[in-house]
Amino acid sequence: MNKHEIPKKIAVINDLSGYGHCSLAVAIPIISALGVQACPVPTSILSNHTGFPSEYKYDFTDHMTPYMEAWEQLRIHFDGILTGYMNYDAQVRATAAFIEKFKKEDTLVFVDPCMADHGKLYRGFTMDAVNYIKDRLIRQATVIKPNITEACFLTGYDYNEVMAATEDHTMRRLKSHMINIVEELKKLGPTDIVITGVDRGERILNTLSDDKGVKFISVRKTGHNRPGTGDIFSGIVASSLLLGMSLEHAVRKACDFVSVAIQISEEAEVPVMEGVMFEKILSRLSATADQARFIRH
Ligand code: PXL
Repeated sequence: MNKHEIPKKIAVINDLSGYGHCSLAVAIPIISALGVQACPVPTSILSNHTGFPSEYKYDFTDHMTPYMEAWEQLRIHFDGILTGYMNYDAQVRATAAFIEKFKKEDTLVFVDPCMADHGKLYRGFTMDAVNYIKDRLIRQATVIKPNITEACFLTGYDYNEVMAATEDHTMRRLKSHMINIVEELKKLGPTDIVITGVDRGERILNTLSDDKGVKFISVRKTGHNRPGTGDIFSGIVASSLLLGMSLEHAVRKACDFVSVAIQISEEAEVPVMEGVMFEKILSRLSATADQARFIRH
């Protein structure tokens, strides 16, 4: 980035978990390292994420609307909006209203529809919640990043059928399911789609779709599923898109960063609950931000 260039601004709607390497606590440094200004909107404030045996939680829902209205008064313009985990339904409603107010013609709206994993909806989410998220958030998004479970709930696709196809080593059947799911998701509104987390044992398949078509990126699994890696992934992809990178380039960057972050955390024997020690490799992202000036494809 030219040192006189003003950073792009992204509003980040997510919770703030003080310990455990997730949500805003990781999204903010990741986005900053990429040379983008992160403007957080906390949905809740927690002592630590909910994977630990106990936590203190302060629900920020009632403050979200006046907080965002204060930004409206200041007429702040955001180049991007990134949404992460939130409770159904008051927080989804407040987030949808925020997007309606702040989305302009060129605003990147990146929605991570956190509501399900491993074939099941999270506690507190029902099919009513899925439909509401579809109508109010997904429809307004330019980019969405569901995991395979969320993609199935959003499209009515059978999760078990997709999982059965992961056994087939040619991936023909799996890829054809993924292409069908992408087509269904596109009908909901977003132009760019990333479906993460199709677990094939040693490897994980990510599917992406943009105006250039559908691509598959298969990455080696370097360790356990760790909390916060989805927030890191979204932060990298959303910021990289704001820097002008292509979706494919942004997703490859995010996959590489998360793989290495998991690998070094495994090697250092960081407990899985504590997420990834991304601080050790954060400087790699600043290098990416510098390169982005020269990469426009
Ligand atoms: O993105 C992970 C995450 C975010 N926020 C809260 C969580 C978790 C994962 O457990 O509990 C509150």
